[in-house]
Amino acid sequence: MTVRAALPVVRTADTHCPYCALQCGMRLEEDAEGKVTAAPRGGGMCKKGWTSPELLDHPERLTTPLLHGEPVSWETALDHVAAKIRAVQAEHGKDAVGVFGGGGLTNEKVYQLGKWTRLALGSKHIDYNGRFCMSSAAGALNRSFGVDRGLPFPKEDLQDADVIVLVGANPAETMPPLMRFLTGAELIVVDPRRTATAEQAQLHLQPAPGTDLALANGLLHIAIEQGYLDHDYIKAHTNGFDEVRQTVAGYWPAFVERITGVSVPDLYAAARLMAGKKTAILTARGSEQHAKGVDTVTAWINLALALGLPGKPSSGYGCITGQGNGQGGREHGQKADQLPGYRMITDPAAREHVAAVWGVDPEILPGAGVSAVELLRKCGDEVKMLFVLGSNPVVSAPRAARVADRLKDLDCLVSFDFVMSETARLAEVVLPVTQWAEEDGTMTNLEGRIIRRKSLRGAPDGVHSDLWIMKELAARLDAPGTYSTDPESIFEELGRASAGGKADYSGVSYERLEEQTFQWPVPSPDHEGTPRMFADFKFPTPDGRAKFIAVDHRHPAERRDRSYPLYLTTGRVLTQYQSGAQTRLIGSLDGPDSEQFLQIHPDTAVRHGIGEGDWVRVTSRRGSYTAPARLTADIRPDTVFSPFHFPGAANANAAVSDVLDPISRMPEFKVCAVKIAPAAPPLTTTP
Ligand SMILES: Nc1nc2c(c(=O)[nH]1)N[C@H]1C(S)=C(S)[C@@H](COP(=O)(O)OP(=O)(O)OC[C@H]3O[C@@H](n4cnc5c(=O)[nH]c(N)nc54)[C@H](O)[C@@H]3O)O[C@H]1N2
Ligand SMILES: Nc1nc2c(c(=O)[nH]1)N[C@H]1C(S)=C(S)[C@@H](COP(=O)(O)OP(=O)(O)OC[C@H]3O[C@@H](n4cnc5c(=O)[nH]c(N)nc54)[C@H](O)[C@@H]3O)O[C@H]1N2
Ligand code: SF4
Ligand SMILES: [Mo]
Repeated sequence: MTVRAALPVVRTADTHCPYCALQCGMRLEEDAEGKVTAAPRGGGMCKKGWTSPELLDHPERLTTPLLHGEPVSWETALDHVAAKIRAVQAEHGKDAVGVFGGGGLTNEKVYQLGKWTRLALGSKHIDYNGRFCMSSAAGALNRSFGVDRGLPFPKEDLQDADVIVLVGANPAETMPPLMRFLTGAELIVVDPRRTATAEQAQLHLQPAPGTDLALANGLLHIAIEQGYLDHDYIKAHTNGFDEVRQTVAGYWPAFVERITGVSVPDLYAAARLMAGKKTAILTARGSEQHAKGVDTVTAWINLALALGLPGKPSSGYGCITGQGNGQGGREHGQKADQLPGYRMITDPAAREHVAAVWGVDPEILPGAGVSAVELLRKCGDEVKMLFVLGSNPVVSAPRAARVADRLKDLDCLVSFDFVMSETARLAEVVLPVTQWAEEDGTMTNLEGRIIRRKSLRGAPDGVHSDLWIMKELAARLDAPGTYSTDPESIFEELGRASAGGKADYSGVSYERLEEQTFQWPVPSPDHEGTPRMFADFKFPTPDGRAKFIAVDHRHPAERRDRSYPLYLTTGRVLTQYQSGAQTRLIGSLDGPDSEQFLQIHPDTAVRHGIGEGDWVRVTSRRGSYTAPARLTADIRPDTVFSPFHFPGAANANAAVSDVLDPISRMPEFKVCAVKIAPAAPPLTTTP
């Protein structure tokens, strides 16, 4: 065997991983043959980070625009798209063209995309996949604390916590390098499955999916009964406790055990562990992706407030944001109802401020649009043309088959991507874009920390940036406003647009980011950022106090019954990312988890005549998918689990429900009723 001698390094860049919200620091090196490798800078990285450069020169990388699947020049593609926009809008009005964005896009892209939709398209219809992600936590944070920043403190603070409660979070698989900040504390993990994270916990509570709200109310009931409350804190820094006290009075431990399946002794043990200590309660998608996700997060915030935690060192409540720019992606105008800096599009003062920055009359700004799932539902009907960038909803949206049908009903679907995602496959026009290592920009990680993405090299031949496409199309539409391809000048404008808003970036510049990172708000150029929110127990609510909000348990939208006797819950595995559009192409991530599977309790499997590795059809009232069974006592007997990383016949989202939370419009990804039956293995075709 010959070992290839290391070639000289010709280029390096200090940047960050392209995937999740941890945004691990990454050093990229390119050798004389153009091969790029990644290594951590200081901290850790998971397998997805290490292998991320494989996509840069991947044979399936898109390098030419496609019109009806045929390669065309950029000129042809862009002229075609601009003509389509004009034709659709002339016939059906401005709002007939919509935009579906993503939480992995840089702040600069997100900001310009919101501006481009409102001004160049003149449409109200923009929303993004963050609706699928942390919108329930955002809704609850705004309601209780008056501001939505996922983690209100640096992740390092978690190292000094005594107790960390992980509610519906599996960071051992979804953010492995985060684990070292968590394991110094006693861990309580709340998850219907015994996950890699739960294995490291002192206490694992294993509730039925969709019952976390009852659990949190039950723990607060016990905290009151046992005298664990911080009455001085409640009195000085909050309001609304009396109503919450009355509500949770009904959540007797035995009643909560009946709803959740968590035993009364375990409930007492959890409450005792949390009381009187530096306790941090962190939620992620397991507790949030429900038709009552906002209320569920609220129940955990109520518990944190009653114990007097938010604002104290290494204590409080936080949401573990998921996507690379899941935090920044929700701040700069990509949400249907928001303008940059978390300003509401319906607020006249906000419209005036942003319109002045954009140099337009506030009158021309459209009003609020609709949330992601509702936008997809309108496709083919009120919305005739859709741009998708930074998301692959054909795989990742709930009730996926219907989503694909809606997209096929459009007059024109346009996809900006660097791989042929399942959504891009349905598009009339596919525009190939740059990847993270070919771009400059900023991302805002799960701590609200603004960091620099730095390019290693320029765009490959034939490829352009998302920013460039927006600019080119705006020119063809004679659009009002200015559009740039220079991330730094966009960031400077973003700073002005966000000034005075809750997520204020106005004090940050690329120059300052050379020296350090900043956690927002950063309201002036001499401001050092805000690592710890609420540190003085001041909350950005109208009266400066945090709000208790009484919330009651409701059952999942769909309950198990005789026809559909099991709960299906969904989530992630370590080696795949999201819809899998990127990671399914990366050969060195291949392994046991690169195919779909169904996690099922052995007792449940036996009752259905299913053995290890047997193919199973999982059917809900909406649709079905197939997967081989993995038998394990790590999951509740009433629940089965599959990841959502796989398309086609293996797509769990064919079965998942699109019922929405009334406030966040988050779909109920984490629980629906299904039945299972042995299935024939899928037919394999020979080449
Ligand atoms: N490897 C990998 N890492 C990722 C991603 C990825 O796709 N792959 N995606 C990134 C993104 S965008 C996100 S949002 C994060 C998500 O990060 P996590 O929230 O940690 O990931 P999930 O697997 O979706 O859900 C976490 C756990 O919730 C549990 N769960 C299911 N139903 C319930 C319930 O009703 N209650 C409770 N308490 N728990 C429940 C599941 O069993 C699962 O173990 O991960 C980020 N990191
Ligand atoms: N059943 C079930 N479904 C779920 C979830 C679940 O837990 N269960 N989780 C939900 C969650 S939390 C999330 S975040 C979503 C995620 O699911 P998606 O929204 O589908 O996200 P990705 O798979 O990351 O899709 C990103 C796409 O954009 C492309 N892309 C990446 N970066 C860029 C860029 O800078 N510009 C452009 N133009 N394209 C880019 C990628 O190649 C890929 O095709 O899935 C949701 N769906
Ligand atoms: S934990 Fe997240 S940011 Fe870090 S290397 Fe893995 S995917 Fe990338
Ligand atoms: Mo997410």
